[in-house]
Amino acid sequence: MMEYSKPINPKIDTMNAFIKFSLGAAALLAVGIQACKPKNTSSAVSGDAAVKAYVPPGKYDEFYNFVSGGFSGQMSVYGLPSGRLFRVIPVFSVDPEKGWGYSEETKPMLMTSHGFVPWDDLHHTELSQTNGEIDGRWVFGNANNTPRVARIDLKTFRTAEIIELPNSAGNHSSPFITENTEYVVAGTRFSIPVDYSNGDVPISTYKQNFKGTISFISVGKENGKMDIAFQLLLPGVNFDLSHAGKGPSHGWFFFSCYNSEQANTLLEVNASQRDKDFILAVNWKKAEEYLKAGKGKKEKVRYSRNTWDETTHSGKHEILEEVTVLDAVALKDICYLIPCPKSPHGCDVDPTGEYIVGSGKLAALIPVFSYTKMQKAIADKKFEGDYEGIPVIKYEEALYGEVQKPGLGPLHTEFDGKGNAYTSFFVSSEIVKWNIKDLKVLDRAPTFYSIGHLSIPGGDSKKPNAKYVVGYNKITKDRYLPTGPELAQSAQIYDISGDKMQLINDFPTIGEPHYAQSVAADLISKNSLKIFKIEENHHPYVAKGEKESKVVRDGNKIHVYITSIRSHFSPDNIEGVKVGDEVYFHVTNLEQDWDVPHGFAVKGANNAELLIMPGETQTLKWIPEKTGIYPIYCTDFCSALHQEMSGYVRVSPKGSSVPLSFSLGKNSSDPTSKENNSNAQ
Ligand code: RUQ
Ligand code: CUA
Repeated sequence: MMEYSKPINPKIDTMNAFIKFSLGAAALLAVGIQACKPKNTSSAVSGDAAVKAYVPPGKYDEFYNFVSGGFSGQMSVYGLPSGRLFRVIPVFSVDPEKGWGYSEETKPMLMTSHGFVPWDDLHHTELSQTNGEIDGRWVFGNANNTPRVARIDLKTFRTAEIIELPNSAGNHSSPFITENTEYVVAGTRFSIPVDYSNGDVPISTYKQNFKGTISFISVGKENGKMDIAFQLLLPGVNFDLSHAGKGPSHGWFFFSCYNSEQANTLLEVNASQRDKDFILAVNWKKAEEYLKAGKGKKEKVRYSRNTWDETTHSGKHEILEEVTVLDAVALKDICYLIPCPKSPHGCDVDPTGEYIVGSGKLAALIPVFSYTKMQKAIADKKFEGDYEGIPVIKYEEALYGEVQKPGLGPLHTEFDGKGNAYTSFFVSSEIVKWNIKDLKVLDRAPTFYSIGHLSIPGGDSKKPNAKYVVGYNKITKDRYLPTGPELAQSAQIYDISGDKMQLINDFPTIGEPHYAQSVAADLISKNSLKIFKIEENHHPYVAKGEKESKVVRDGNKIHVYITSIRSHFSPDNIEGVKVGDEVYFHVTNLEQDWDVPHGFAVKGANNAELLIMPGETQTLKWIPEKTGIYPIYCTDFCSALHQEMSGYVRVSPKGSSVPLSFSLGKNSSDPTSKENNSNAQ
């Protein structure tokens, strides 16, 4: 989130006014004299722009675009360059559309050490890498509120694991990864007293009692399983963003931090006092050595790890009680600070691994640091002193150079792999292209309005695929038809295959987009799962055919083993349920065809629907409170007779003697039919 307020009207922002004026003039010209194309329209949508973004019906996009859902807590998936929305992946927030957080199987996925947390704030997406290149296996997302990291499996586009972070608050500088996905990192946004200390202290004792931590989460090579390998204990500051070194700088990780003033009130003023905050350089290979040498301290904490099992179609929640902490002040040579002007935000490493770009939110220049110079400065001890026990490298000794007058309020930088960098400017609302070697500005394009992150496919990896840059804007204002006080945020796609950026498309986004990443479509689509095999379903309440469907009472719990296939449930008549019973509908979708989910809902349930994929079992819990007849029905239009895909549950008073029975295909209007316990086949 941005720390300063959004402009009341971007049109009166001076820079914007200038840009809009020139754009407006260009647009007028374009309309007025179509025949002779005016110059300088490269940033307006004109000429062949629409063709470049047009993906004809039935044709596929070139890229998948994974976009953070911000305060929606989810991740959305778009196509590039069309901007078509394919899917919203539920991650940290409940999603009634898919039953996420409502079905019994998915509830454990949203458990934390604070209990069930139904929402979060997802800021960054990061695709897994092998050898510094996107490998299409997983995409990670961070939770900024109740600090967590999620891993999404790109075979199924489902959240496969969520791990909570102890000793942390507001996980923002996350989930960035090392070049072989050895680690996903998470730095605390809010320093707080660590969980294993007494946290009941006056807020005014920030300087003495508040600590910052950075977590290194290891990722299982084959199964992706996440574990907190170690945490670094650091002075109390706010960690903001980060990126791993690569190539020669592999083994290092860089984090921007602000509030080195250690203010605990009115941060907008008090955390902007110093001319420079820092980029923290972490030698994680060194940290690994200390860890091996037993220098880590095991601390008692509580945090959750939730994992999804694809064979039981269920999540498992566990509480872990120990974490290994390395004191980054006491243990030398792990951490160094590099001064970085004006409340740094983005911290980006170029594809060669040599250049580290810091973006000061309030700065009017961009410092570019050199990994080689930084190493030399450390070897030669070119320090200006220390900050709370961490050596501070002299600014000039690590600096490669500064991009002068690039724009106002640089936030984030991505790379095209051809020696150029693209930086987003929030205050001046533009993307600026510059050359990394000579630090000269090459091109600028306005954004509508107030861009935050930007993203090039592979733009933070070793191998960018530099066809497009997408800007993610904080403010939409007049771009779309008004929808009351709340407007969607927007993304804008620019073609960057030529020297000049060309705006070709824009589309609204879900929640507030922060970071996003894209990957060539075939890398994902070739592995995409179509169905779950019914014979591999190990759910404890599965019914692998209608013959296995049944209703079983166990005290006041009723387990309904119910199946779905076009276009009926089995059973579809159930009697003998009593008020106050706990009814569990375990719905197995017997379909084995791609794209045939069934839904399931029951009248009056304090719950969402279930949406069950072919071969899967999901469970809806319902406690009926009144006698009567309750329809159940399929919620996802699945066949011409979808409306017929329904049934009835009879609820009798507590203590009633109506026996439990269930049936399919016995018409009760037939006077010869009586209550039965048989499963019609
Ligand atoms: S942020 S707009 Cu939460 Cu990544 Cu920079
Ligand atoms: Cu099944 Cu509609």
